[in-house]
Amino acid sequence: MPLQALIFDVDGTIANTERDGHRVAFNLAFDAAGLNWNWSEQFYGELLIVAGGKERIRHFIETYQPDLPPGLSLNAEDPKTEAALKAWIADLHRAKTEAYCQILAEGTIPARTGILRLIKEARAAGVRLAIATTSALPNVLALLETAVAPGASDWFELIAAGDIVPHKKPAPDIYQYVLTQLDLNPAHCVVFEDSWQGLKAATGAGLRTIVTANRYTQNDDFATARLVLNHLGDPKVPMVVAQGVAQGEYLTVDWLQRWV
Ligand code: XBP
Ligand code: MG
Repeated sequence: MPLQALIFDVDGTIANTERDGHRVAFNLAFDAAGLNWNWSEQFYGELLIVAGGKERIRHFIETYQPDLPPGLSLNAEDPKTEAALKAWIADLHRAKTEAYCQILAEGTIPARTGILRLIKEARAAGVRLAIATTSALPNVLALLETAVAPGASDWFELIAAGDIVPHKKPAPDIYQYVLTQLDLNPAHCVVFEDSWQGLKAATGAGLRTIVTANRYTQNDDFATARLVLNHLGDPKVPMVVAQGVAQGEYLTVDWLQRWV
């Protein structure tokens, strides 16, 4: 059965973007909006239960009831109040996206071990590449260009990002969208994810998933993953297999072709 495509999640999988990228950008946007909100490293780990930046801000407001600017309140029953809050969250999130892209432009967030090597191998072998992420499209483009390689965003046949589907991960929508758009057979694809939400989304779309966990996700439930690794590995930087079976010191497209 030939390997048709590799589908990558972005945040936490291509690079560890959450703690020093997204979190910092949220705090910068809060500051610029005159809010006294500040998300610590540890607290942000709790907020990561909700995927999607706008959804995460709303979850924070609903769960922790922080001070809101005058004229805004939480009342989903009243359409006017709800529309005003939604528009304000969208503006705040736009400012966060700008701050995040500026952070990435500083070039301090690298791709995770093995990412660039595996993507290059896939290109050389004619294996198709796609992205399925909850994050906003400008963030993905900026990360690919700064952390992976200049021009890397053109290496992906499809970048499915953000609000392109109605329901974000853990719903399977974003993976179903990729499968439909690229006319892929899920049995011939491999997904790379880092979190339980991403794993649930991918397996919900019938996709075989490899998890490369990170500090924020290392205690997630990955029971349905076919393989769990600390990272993809590179020559002289061996991967550690936490669940499943993989040969060699690092994951190769050759091996994935035999595996699928
Ligand atoms: C991770 C997310 C994103 C980022 C923030 O996405 O949940 O929401 O935390 O990005 P994934 P935005 O792992 O699917 O790549 O603020 O642009 O949503
Ligand atoms: Mg992720």
